[in-house]
Formats: sequence, C-alpha cells, structure tokens
Amino acid sequence: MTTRIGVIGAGVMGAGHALMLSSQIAGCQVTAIADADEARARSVAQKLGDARTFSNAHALIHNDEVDAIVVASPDPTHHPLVLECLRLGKPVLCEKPLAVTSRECLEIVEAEMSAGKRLVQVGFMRRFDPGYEAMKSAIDDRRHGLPLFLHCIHRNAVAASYTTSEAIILNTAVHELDAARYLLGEEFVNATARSSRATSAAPGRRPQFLLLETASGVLVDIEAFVDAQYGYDVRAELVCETGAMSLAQTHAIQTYGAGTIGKSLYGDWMGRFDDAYRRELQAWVTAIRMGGHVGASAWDGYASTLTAELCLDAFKSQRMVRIDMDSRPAFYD
Ligand code: ISE
Repeated sequence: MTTRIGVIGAGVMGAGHALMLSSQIAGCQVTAIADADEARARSVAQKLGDARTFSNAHALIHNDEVDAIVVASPDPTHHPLVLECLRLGKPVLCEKPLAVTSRECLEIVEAEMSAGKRLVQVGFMRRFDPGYEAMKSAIDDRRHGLPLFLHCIHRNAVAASYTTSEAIILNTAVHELDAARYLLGEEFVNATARSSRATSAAPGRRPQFLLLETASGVLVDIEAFVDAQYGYDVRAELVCETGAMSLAQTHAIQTYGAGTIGKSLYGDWMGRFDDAYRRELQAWVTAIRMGGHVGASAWDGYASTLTAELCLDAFKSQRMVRIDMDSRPAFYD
C-alpha cells in the first residue's frame, strides 16, 4: 500500500520533507503540496514529479488523493490545520511546536481523544537521532546509575532578525525541553530562567539560560543561543551516579591543514539532523501502514509547549516558577 501524502508549507521544512519523502522514504508518494504562495508550492512540486499544488491548505486536507498530511506551515496555522485533519480522521505529522499556546495544544489533545485514535505525531526529530536514542537506552538500562544532571547546549549560527528573546524559549529551547522529557521519561516540577547580555550581532534579543528540575530531582540546564555565528552546535551531556555520557559529534570527515586538525560543523538543523528527519519520516509512514504510533504524541506537544510557557513566565518574572502538569491520560500510554 502506498500512502499518499500532502505537504502543507513549501518553505525550508516543508520543501525538505516533501523532497525527502518522495526520494528516500519507502511506501509513500507526495501527491499534493500547498503554500499560501502557490508559485512557491509549484517550484517544489516540479522537483517531485506530478504533485498537485494548492494555495489553500484546507483544500489539500480535503483532497481525495491525500491520505496523510505533513504540516510545515507557519506556527500559528498548526492548530486549525491539525484540528481539520483530526475531523477527517487523517494522520498528521505536525512540525514543532504543535501549537503556539498550551491551551491550543490541549484542544488538539481533546479532539484526538474524542476521535478515539492516535493520529497526531509532532516533529520533534531528535527522538529519532541515533545519539539521543543511544543515550535514552543507556538511561533506561541504568548503565551508570541514576541520572543527576543533564547539560544541554543549543546554538544556531544565525536567526531571523525578528526573533525575540521569548521566541528563543518557545521555538528553540522547546526542542531541549522535549528531548529532556524523552530522555529522562518524566516531567519538570520547576523552572528558572536567566539570560546573558545581548551579543553585538543581535542587540535586540538575549541568549537564554534555563534551569529546570524534574519530579525525581534531576537538574537540567539549557543554553539557547541563536546568534553563535560559527555554526549549528547541539550538545547534551548527562551525568549519572557512576559515569557520564555525551552526544558524539557527527562529522563525515576530519580535515588537516595550517597546523590544525578540524571537523566541520553543520550550518543548521537540516544538515545536523538529516538522519533523524529521514528516520522520523520513515517511521511515520510505516506506522500509518501498520496502524501504530511513533515519536512525540500530541500530549508531548502539549507538555513541551506548557513547560516552555512556564519558562517564559520565569524569564519575565525572574522567579522560580512551579510546574504543575496534569497526569498524562491513559490514551497516551
Ligand atoms: C527552528 O524552528 C528549529 O526547529 C531548529 O531545530 C532550531 O535549531 C531553531 O532554533 C528553530 O528556530
């Protein structure tokens, strides 16, 4: 069976997913692509063969030749589009964040539970990165005893000029929040947020530093710095009772010259997490065929957005904020 996929959004993520789905993922065909700028959708469609194009995302969702949908349009559009997919019972892989507020995420959770079927996957691709997966199984096996500290670094080379300090928490650090929840298998109970001075490259926003504590007492610190200039640099180090482990940096080659040994960094997440995106998409397509669910659920989308919102409160108040989250409904076990 071939799953016919419609991709909403023909920007960096949408185009990347559409091309990867059509050239590297088994069991699917991209039959449609939508973008408010239909010319942009057409230019991606030309590279795919014969996908139909739409300027209206709802028309794509309703199209009979679309069985499942990838939502990679601007963040505020995620909520209505995912709800529409749920209404029609079509599986949807929605880029992070699931929605821009936790209230909207919760509406999606409630709609999915009423539909009675797990149809939503959130594009937290790190859950498919071999490094994070290996770290998770070492934690689950208690290879080095119980986890104590998780140090996370998230640096982008550059960010759009409109990126704010708030967006660094809601849009960038949210990856670290989900990754930590995934690795440690528990929720946070409190959060503190500090920021460094602004850098000369971006005087209008401040690099963020979050410190959170989990229910069992693990401390997680997150540096989120989107103007690092030198490249895309994501790191994680976990300290446990009898050992520590960190993500190995992935490089195809090492270079030698001018008295130095060098390893190049990726420019952005598309390169660094290329493998994770491929594994995420293949797992999604396979799960649709087999009738299962993989990756981050709508509940994970809600929990990470709620935690990010509370980190934002901590940033605004400069106080420690308590995180009280309802327990996860059995539907998401
Ligand atoms: C972007 O939306 C992403 O998801 C990237 O993974 C992250 O590194 C970047 O900071 C975000 O803006």
